[in-house]
Amino acid sequence: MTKALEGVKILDFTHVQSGPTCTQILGWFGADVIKVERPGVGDATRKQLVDKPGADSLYFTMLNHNKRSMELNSKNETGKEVLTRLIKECDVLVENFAPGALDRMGFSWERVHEINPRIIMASIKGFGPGKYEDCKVYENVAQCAGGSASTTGFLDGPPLVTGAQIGDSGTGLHLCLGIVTALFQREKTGVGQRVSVAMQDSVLNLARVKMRDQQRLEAGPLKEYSQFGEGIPFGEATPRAGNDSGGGQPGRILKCKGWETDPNAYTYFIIQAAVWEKVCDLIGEPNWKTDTGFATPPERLDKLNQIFERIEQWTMTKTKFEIMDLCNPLDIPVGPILSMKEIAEDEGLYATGTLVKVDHPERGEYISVGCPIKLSASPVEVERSPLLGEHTEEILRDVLKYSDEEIQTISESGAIGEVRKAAE
Ligand code: CAO
Repeated sequence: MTKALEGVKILDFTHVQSGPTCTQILGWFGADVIKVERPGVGDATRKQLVDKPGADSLYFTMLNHNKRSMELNSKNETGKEVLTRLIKECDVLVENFAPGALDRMGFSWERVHEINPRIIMASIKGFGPGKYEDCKVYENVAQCAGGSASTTGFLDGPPLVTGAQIGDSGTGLHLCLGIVTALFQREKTGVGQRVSVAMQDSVLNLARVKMRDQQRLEAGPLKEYSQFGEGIPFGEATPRAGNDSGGGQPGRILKCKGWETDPNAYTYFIIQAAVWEKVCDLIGEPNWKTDTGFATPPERLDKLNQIFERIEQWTMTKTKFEIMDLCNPLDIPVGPILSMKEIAEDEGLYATGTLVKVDHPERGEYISVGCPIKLSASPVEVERSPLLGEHTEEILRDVLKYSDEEIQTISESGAIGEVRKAAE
């Protein structure tokens, strides 16, 4: 079966996390992703958070599936010629260098567009144009600048960053959508365009509901926030809402059986109006269905702590999975707090390809997260990440059509570093 993006060539000039997550998805959808890396060094993540000395790290391998690796010094004159030929051959150039780095290399958007008017050039930077545009930015900086950290955590605690990498992987996803949209437009116009995504903007987009609440504050307190029922006044900005649910339905994280020893023996529990009566019956408080002060959602707002404490007395008698089994048939929305260990052991996720086991010549088998987007006519086969420079010669010969003598000259110029053999 052909893949959705088969025939699309990507010049992958990305590194660390944000850019690589984008090109990995393009690779999963069938694009030929050519990762261009600095000779002898490569993407810095290859050697970061190393668990097996000498082998590419999981940080690298889990972000660079379905790619080919080419070593190329883009600051060397011959290297620039090779890069120019790659730009002519490719449909998309993706990069997430520090602001200005590509210009300093001599490959501004104007130059790239001149070399290949059909190419799409897609960039991730920390900030969009403005006072911070020259800053280098990492995940947590983006989470803070995009409004996520100020709205995450508990009211009486400091701002918090989240475990989900919304700054890096979130921005990679946004960029990916920009690229396929630009490819779609190119089908009609025949010309490429520039696609830019700032990490601050991506985080803000994901924190959109908190900007909604910022404006609602002008009309009065945010009644669905626990602090309203607790009588704590609101300040000028959207506050941290603990584990309140963002959609306006009261929800909390509650202890389950075993919480004393298991840090993840918790469940999320939502008490939306439609299931209130079922919740009352389930926890053994049938009178709350009709009692004054409990019967309607507005009446319950100042009693949420009391109500959730009572529900917690019940959840503490059950495991988080028993709670799922009891509540789901009643349409009471609950969610077990799953540890990464529990997720890694979930056979169902392997059956759907959301988790995959990948073999790697340096590290052996490891678990990776597969493609979360499922296309019925473009199945994903997760391939291991390339070793540094594993495909340099292959790309020079097959994609760029250099002859043996030319490859020899390029090699002698120092543009591709030491020629490496492909792994078995
Ligand atoms: N050949 C020759 N030189 C190369 C090269 C190659 N194949 N690949 C990269 N380089 C050079 C760059 O041109 C740059 O040189 P100059 O400083 O002379 O311009 C140099 O390597 C370093 O690149 P960099 O500044 O992008 O890398 P860094 O480690 O200093 O910064 C990062 C990393 C991520 C902070 C920065 O790239 C950045 O802000 N990127 C945009 C935002 C982003 O994606 N952040 C997410 C990172 S994941 O948390």
